[in-house]
Amino acid sequence: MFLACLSWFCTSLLVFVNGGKLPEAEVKITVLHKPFLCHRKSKYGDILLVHHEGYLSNGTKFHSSYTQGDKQPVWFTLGIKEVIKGWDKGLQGMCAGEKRRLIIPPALAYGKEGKGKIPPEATLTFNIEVIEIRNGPRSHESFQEMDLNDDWKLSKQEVRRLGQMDRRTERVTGRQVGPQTGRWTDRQTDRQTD
Ligand SMILES: *[C@@H]1O[C@H](CO)[C@@H](O)[C@H](O)[C@H]1NC(C)=O
Ligand SMILES: [Ca+2]
Repeated sequence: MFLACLSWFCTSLLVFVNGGKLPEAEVKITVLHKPFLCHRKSKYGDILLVHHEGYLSNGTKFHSSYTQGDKQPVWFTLGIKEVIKGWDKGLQGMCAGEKRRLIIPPALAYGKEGKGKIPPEATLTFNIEVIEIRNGPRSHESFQEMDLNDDWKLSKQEVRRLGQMDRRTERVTGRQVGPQTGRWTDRQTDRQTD
């Protein structure tokens, strides 16, 4: 709450100083834990396994992978809009075992409309723990080639058709992750149509 108010205050101040020009939306990143050993850092195109919990600015927890659903961490591909923009921006350069807190403005989360439990124009706070980092499709181009219907997701059929991917990606496309751009609340439906 305090942080939310503070950032609101700073934004107002900036608007005042700039004469009304809004600053570009940014993710505020706090490193909560950094492991002693770090073999590689997450980058665009990597597949990340994460645990996460999300809070509204009034302190309400709207999701936790630790306690909800199957209580398993989730896989997603970084930097391809599979998740909200705030995650794509805020989870770069992380080590396996690292924990971060991300404070994400609505423009990089669910915007004017909100989604499910998330009201319109909500600034969200996530605590995210990276469990594992793996190589994704080798390049942006190969991903685009495989994504035949351009929806930024690889379906099992797309993966099978090109036959280039290993099991890791199959795993990624075979389940649903946390705050997906459009489909968070439709997990069951997604699973059936996948
Ligand atoms: C926090 O905000 C959400 C969404 O606006 C609302 O549903 C919830 O009741 C609020 N919780 C508290 C403790 O104010
Ligand atoms: Ca596709």
